[in-house]
Parts: sequence; structure tokens; C-alpha cells
Amino acid sequence: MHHYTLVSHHLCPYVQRAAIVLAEKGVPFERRHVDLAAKPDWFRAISPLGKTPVLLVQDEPLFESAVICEYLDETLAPRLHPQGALERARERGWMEFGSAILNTIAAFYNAPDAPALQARREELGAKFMQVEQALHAGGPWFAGARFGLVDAVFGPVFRYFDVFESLGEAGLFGETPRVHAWRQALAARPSVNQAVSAEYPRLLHDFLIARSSELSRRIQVSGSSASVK
Ligand SMILES: N[C@@H](CCC(=O)N[C@@H](CS)C(=O)NCC(=O)O)C(=O)O
Repeated sequence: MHHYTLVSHHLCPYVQRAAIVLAEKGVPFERRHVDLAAKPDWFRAISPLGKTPVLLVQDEPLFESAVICEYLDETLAPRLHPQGALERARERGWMEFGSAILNTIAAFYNAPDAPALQARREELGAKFMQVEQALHAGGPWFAGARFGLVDAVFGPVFRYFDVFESLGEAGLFGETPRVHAWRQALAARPSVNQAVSAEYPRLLHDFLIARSSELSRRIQVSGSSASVK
């Protein structure tokens, strides 16, 4: 078997996708953390876009999380993607949708004022309503009984809301019962749990405070740091 090194950042949701897929395959891997605020030369040399994750397969660097996940799925059992090309294409579309939600989450925690924060909150609610329609009715996973790559994409998405809610943000999933149940199933999945360190809530809290955004101010005013520190 190859030696795998996942070049990581502690908070990066795209890194978590690859860590979840590696765990689902039962494959041991090494992690190498990088400071994205001061990218070292060795990292620039292997990451053409200067982003995490990079997966080193022996010495060969692979970049872009979807590419990494697909490569791992093609080369290691058990297969997470469905057999049929049409189903596979559909799931790839929803993986991309997961990335669009991550962009809205970033816009949410960077929102400069209360109206912008509310607009992003509503945008997130609308996106999760679309996910509600796409989810398999019986669960527990996106497409039913098989844990797939879409599940690996959304585990890190929901993790943000665990921290947002612990900091006083109202829940977003009251009107999306399938999404709510999916979120709970993902939170209990060992591969999803183990994709981040125990430090994650504290590190995300500190990252959010440092945004100087509306959300940062609300966290500071409510003093809810105690709940995550
Ligand atoms: N499309 C990329 C996105 C990866 C990404 O945005 N990584 C962020 C950290 S979560 C990053 O490395 N940002 C550093 C930068 O853009 O300078 C993927 O799916 O791998």
C-alpha cells in the first residue's frame, strides 16, 4: 500500500473531506499541518493554488479535495461512489453544492453588519431547503444506505453549525427534518468525528472572533466564549 500524507490546516473543511474518505477506507495516513498565513516554500512547491488539502501519495502531490476524494475512491475499497454513471454524476453535483454552501458560510461569518448577516442566514436556509428536497427520504445518508462522497462533503459543513449554535446562533434546521436527521447521523459517524482534533471548537471560535465581522461582535458581546473554551 502507498504511504499517504495529508497536508492539512486545522480548520479547513476541504481537508476534512479527504480525512473522512481515508478513514472510511481504513487507511492509515500522516498529517502535516501548514500555516496558511505564512505558507512555507515546501508547501508552495507542491500546491499549485497555494491551498490545502494536498495529498502526497508517496511523493506525488494531488491537489483539489474533490480530485483527491475521487482518486482515493477509485483506488481503495470500499467504493463510496455509486456504480451507475448517472447516479455518480448526480452525487458529484451535490458535492459541488456542498462547496457552494461553504462559500455562503464564509460570507455569513464575514458579514460586516446585521442586515448582511441576516441575508446570508436566509441564503443558507434556502440552500438547505434545496438539500432537503434532494436527500433520500429514508436516510441515513444522502443517497440512502450507502455512505458516499456527498456525506464526506457535508460532515464538515454541519460541523460549523455545531460551533455557531454553541455561540448562541439560532438553529437553522427546524424546517428541514431530513437535513436535521442527516446532520445527526453524520455527527455520530467515527470518520466524521475524527476528521478534526479536539482543539477544533476553540480554534474555530478564535478564528471567528478575528474576522471583525458582525458575528465576531455578537460572540464577544454575548460572552459565549466560555461555552467553547
Ligand atoms: N477548491 C479547493 C478549495 C480549498 C481551499 O479553499 N482551501 C483553503 C483552506 S480551507 C486554503 O487553502 N486557502 C488558502 C488560500 O486560499 O490562500 C478544494 O476543494 O480543495
